[in-house]
Formats: sequence, C-alpha cells, structure tokens
Amino acid sequence: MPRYLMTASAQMGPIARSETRADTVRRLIAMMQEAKGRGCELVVFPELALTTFFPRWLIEDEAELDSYYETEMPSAATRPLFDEAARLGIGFYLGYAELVVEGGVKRRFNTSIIVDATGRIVGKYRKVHLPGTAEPLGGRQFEHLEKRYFEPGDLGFPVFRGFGGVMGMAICNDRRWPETYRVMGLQGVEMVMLGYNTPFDHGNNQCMDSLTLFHNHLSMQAGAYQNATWVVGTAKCGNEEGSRMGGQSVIVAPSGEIVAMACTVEDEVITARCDLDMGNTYKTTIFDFARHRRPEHYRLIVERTGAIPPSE
Ligand code: CDV
Repeated sequence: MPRYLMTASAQMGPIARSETRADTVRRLIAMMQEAKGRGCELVVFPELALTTFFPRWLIEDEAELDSYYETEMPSAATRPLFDEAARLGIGFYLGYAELVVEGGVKRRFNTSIIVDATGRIVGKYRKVHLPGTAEPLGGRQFEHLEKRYFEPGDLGFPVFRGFGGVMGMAICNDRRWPETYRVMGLQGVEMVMLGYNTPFDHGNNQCMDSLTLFHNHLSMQAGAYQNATWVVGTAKCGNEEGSRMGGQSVIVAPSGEIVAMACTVEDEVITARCDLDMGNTYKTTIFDFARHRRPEHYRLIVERTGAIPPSE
C-alpha cells in the first residue's frame, strides 16, 4: 500500500518592507486554503515568510531590528494561521526570525517549525549554514548580513515522525550542503521541507548570478536522490524592495526528478501526490546505507590525503 501524502509548496512573491504581519498572514492563509482545496494535507511556506528579507540591509537601530523577529509562536499576529490550519485539518512548515532571551541575553535564530493538522507545533529547526557576512561589505546595492543577525542553529538536523512519515527541515543555504541531507538521510528521512530567499546577486560574480536557478535545483535534486527522500523547496521571490530573487519552487521525488515546479515569481501554490514509500526502492538498493556506505574508509582516505587533520 503506497503512503501518499498530498503536499503543497506555497511560493510567495515579494513582501514589502511596509507590509504588516497581518497582511502577510492573510496571504499565507489564502494559499493554505487553496492547498486544502486541492486536497493537500501539508503546505510548505518559505524561509522568513512573515517579513521582507531584512538581512539585505544594515539595521543599526535595535528596536527596528527586533521588529523583524518573533518572540513567541504563535503570536497574536500568527495565531490566525494556526487556527485556520486546525479548522482545515492541514499541517504546515513555516520559516521565521526567532528572538529568545536567555539569562538576560538576546539570541537570534533563522528558524522553521512543523505544525500538525491540529495546529500544534511538532518540530523546530534552526538554520545551521548562515551565508554572507557579519560586517557590511559596502560597494554593492544589497548586503547579506545573516551572520550578523543570526547565530548558527543549535538543534542539529532532527527528524520528526508525522504526516505518516519521517519528516525533516532545512533552510535556504542549508540546501547547498550535502551534510544537511545526509545527516537526516542517516535518520531515515522521507521528506525534507525547506524555504529559501535567493537573490540573483552574488557580489559582482555575473557567471554565478546566471546559474542561480540551475544551482537551486541541482542541490535539491542531488540531495533528494542521494538520500532517497522527497524534497519540497519553497521560494520567496520576485523583486523585493529592488532585490531580485529566484523562484522555481519545486517538489522533488526521491528519484531526483522534479514533479512540480512554480512558473511565476508571485504567490503560487504547486502540489504533488508524494508516495513516502517511493524512497524505499532506493534505500534498499543503490542507496542502502548499511550495506554500501563505507564511513571507516572515508576516514582512512581523508587521513592519507591529509584533507583534514585526523583528529577532526
Ligand atoms: N537566504 C539564503 O540563505 N540565501 C543564500 C544566498 C545568499 C546565496 C542561498 O544559499 O540561497
């Protein structure tokens, strides 16, 4: 019996700096309703889905910076999304900026959660791979200051049982790193959900700029195939405050094939019927980790070639 999970990726067009949480939550709810209307049990929203992508600017006023973060989840502003999910009976992945105060110290993370079909948070992840710089580089229209505004996630790459399968999360730049998928692959992940904000601007490297959409798919398709897992990648895209960001949100099968893809750079829902058993074909043959992986040899090879110190 196949384990089908009707899944939606709810891509967002730009969020203006002036847009309120209430405006944004209304957009998310409209897409959630569309996903449910199309038979979905799960909808994946983007990274930092509640505000504009603020790490593109140097923000020195702390109160202004804090205004981009959530100090509780759900909050008064996001509660309607949770209530609507419970009313419809649909789960969701949501990315947001998280601010916690521990021992009087502010800690900031780029975070995502999984919420089940009753509106309950069942998993949390904090972005590990933070691109960009802590200090502004200058000489360019937009900065990328994630290293200034977030600390690396401290929750690892956990997987969660839910939606009839083994679910995992990543956020944007994480999707480019094989370790992201492999750590979850080793835990038997069957679907990795991730959101992204990916500008076409790689700091005057026009060759890399032109490959932005190719690299987006390349990394997710490779991660899916090499770990026999579904990958649902959801963009926030379009021209956001003058910064152009790539769309082409996708649902990728464990074969590495793209089975659904967004064709606009606006709010757009794409869906697929995902058979969570599909990965088993690969997990029991070419990617049977227990039979074919050789971790002890990787260490020997690394030690012999001196690629990293043996103690690491
Ligand atoms: N939000 C991101 O992590 N964006 C990066 C860009 C800056 C390269 C990404 O990997 O898509």
